Amino acid sequence: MSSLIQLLAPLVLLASYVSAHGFVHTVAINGRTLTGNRPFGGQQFPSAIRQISDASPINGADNPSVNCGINARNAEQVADANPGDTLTFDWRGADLSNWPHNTGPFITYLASCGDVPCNQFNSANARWFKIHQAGRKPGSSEWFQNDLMSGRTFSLPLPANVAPGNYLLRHEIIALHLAPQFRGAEFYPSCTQLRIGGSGTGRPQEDELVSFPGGYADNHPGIHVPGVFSSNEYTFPGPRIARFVTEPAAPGGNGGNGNGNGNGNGNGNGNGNNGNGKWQWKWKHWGSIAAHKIQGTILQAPGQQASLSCRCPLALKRLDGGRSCWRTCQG
Ligand SMILES: [Cu+2]
Repeated sequence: MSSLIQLLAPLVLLASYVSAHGFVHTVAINGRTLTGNRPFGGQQFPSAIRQISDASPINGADNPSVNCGINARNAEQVADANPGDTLTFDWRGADLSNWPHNTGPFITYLASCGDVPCNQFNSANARWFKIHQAGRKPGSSEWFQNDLMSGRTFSLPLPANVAPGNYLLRHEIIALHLAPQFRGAEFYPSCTQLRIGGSGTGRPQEDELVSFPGGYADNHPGIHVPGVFSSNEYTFPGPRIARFVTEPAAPGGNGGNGNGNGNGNGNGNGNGNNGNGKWQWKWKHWGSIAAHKIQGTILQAPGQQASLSCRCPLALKRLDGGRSCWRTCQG
């Protein structure tokens, strides 16, 4: 009997270890699905998602694994994408069960791989800029992360005006269920190798770039969060979202830019188009992702208010059920 227990004990430990925590199983780019290799997996197939060796949490903002995950290795493939494409992440437990946690943000970065395709790029040298962050659902204490526990995915747009080139995409969950303890936050980063096409002009500024590790500190209020279960306030860690993603360019310039609608819910995507003296806003807006996803284009003279009523000036129909979404377009 005791020998049986001795035999079983490690198996039980192993089972809970394997099913806990997780990784990005697939990334879809406008619905085209890239599948990643599982951690621990024996068999390997070509992918654009860097494989990690272990789906366990990473603790400590100074841990080298916060870069692209534990022992992340360069993937073989590079996936094509275009500005404004929708990226959809399917997070799973290591055994492909549903993602097990519900507390903490999704934060997403890009880093230029320069002239080399990203399958040859050492991510330790990456200088990352933030393109997106999402915490709790508007007016709710529920985090978007909670959707994953029922098998749903998380989507965000690539910036509408990002300049073409080789980019590493770093998408992470910071799981905060243990974040009331110092260094209790769990980092789950995942890196995907992209080649972005198009003719965008948006690039980050120097003060928007960070390294990982380096971009976060364990004492940041978004990482050590004593009140995570008692307050809905949340301060995202890391740099600001790159200005070219959040601030529209002036008309007359060459290509415009995005308008992120602040609170983690609206994923605005603006695009100034100046040929005819009007703004062209291409916009997307996700509410609770699955329930509510709209997309459209607004043509509007500079200086006009698009946000108050969020009415589309042309014959476009609104599909978002009355949520106000845009601010003044600067002329
Ligand atoms: Cu976990």
